[in-house]
Amino acid sequence: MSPLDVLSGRSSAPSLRTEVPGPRSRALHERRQRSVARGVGSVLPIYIDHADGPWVTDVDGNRFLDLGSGIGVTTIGHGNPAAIAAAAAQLEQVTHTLFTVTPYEGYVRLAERLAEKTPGEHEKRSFFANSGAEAVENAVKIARRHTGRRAVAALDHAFHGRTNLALAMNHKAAYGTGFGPFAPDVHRVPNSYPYRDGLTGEQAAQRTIDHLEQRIGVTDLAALIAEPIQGEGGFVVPADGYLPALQEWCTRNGVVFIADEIQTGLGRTGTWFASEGFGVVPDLVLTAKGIAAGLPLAGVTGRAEIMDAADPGTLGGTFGGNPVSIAAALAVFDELEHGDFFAEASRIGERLEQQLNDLATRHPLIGDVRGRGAMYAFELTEPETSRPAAGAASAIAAFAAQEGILLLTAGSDANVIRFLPTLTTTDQQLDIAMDVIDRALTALA
Ligand code: PLZ
Repeated sequence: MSPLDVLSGRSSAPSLRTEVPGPRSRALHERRQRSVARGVGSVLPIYIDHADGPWVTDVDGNRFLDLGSGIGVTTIGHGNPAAIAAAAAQLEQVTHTLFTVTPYEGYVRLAERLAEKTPGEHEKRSFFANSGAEAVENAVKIARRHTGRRAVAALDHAFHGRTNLALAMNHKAAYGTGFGPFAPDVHRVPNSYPYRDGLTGEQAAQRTIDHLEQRIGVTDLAALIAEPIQGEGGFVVPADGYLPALQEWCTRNGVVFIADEIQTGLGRTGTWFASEGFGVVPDLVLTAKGIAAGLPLAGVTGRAEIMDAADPGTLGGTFGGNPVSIAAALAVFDELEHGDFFAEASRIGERLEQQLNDLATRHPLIGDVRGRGAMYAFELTEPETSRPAAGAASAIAAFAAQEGILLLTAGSDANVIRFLPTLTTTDQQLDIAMDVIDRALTALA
């Protein structure tokens, strides 16, 4: 690293000027208690001042390597110049009209681009909303309208958001404690979790299908929703063949197969959508998070005959498909199409796989290493019992924060460390993070 690199912010190392959190962050945190609702947590209460590439810098001047990207949002890097320029130009041109009042071209263009890039050659339609949870809600709404059926199935360890319907779909009860009553006719069925169930894709799919047929009944089932790799659930990668078997069963039985690609989509796993990597062509594909480089936007894209079941005037929302977010999204599509981002995601995946497997040989607390592209994780389990090592993941994340590395945890048992780095993260930066994690694991043992 040359002095020039260091000065220009290209240095690979985090730099800490104060303790973490520093005095300014602590003061803001104290102020926050008197104005921000208690129900809003913050994983690490360092208050961010600015961000660039894989870096976030807090109000105390501490610069952290961000390996979470705001939970998988700034995939193409914080402050991507093309996305910012497109959003800034749009902001000046027109900020809002509401597509359902007076439409604009960007909305149509983004629908066209999603039709091109989501799996499958069939005719497609899209609809835009503000958040992932809204995309989930609307997909269910559309699937019910199309099928005329009432029930919806989600998988064990699923996470689909924080609105009322999504709360009914999530695996973890804690997201919804005290917030009920919840929507009826939402069912959860077993997933494929190779590290825990030891089943092949075919066996796991049969188990899921048995539940669907016996406990819900095919004629009442409108949709099955699945994250191709489960995000909040702990980066659970299904066994080969699992998702194609479910898709095939859904097609055969007139059930809408919805892929929640909110965390996995848009280049994260080294392809446009993770579904491609598993050989599935979902009926509906949900997008959000990384689609607009940090601006709020979500999409539902899918088979024309399913999407168009919803009558005119039944899909909408004031801010859905906001022109500024759409402009940023179109820039994201251009960046992914013309840049090296897919290759970078694959490079990051290979590096993480190799580094984490190496750590696993030396640290028996690491029970499993899994992921695809720039979506990798390790699961921490007690070496003797293989039971979730409670507290280990948060201890590692806390240790890393003290070294200037932002790590996210995941998993229904909160025993997973997940990596969602920006695709601008270098191998050298990953090496620095691995060294910190290595020391954290040694300290734990
Ligand atoms: N589906 C697969 O990962 C959001 C949750 C953050 P929204 N995951 C981050 C939090 O603490 O709530 C997510 C997801 C998948 C749906 C959602 C929901 O997307 O944009 O947060 O509503």
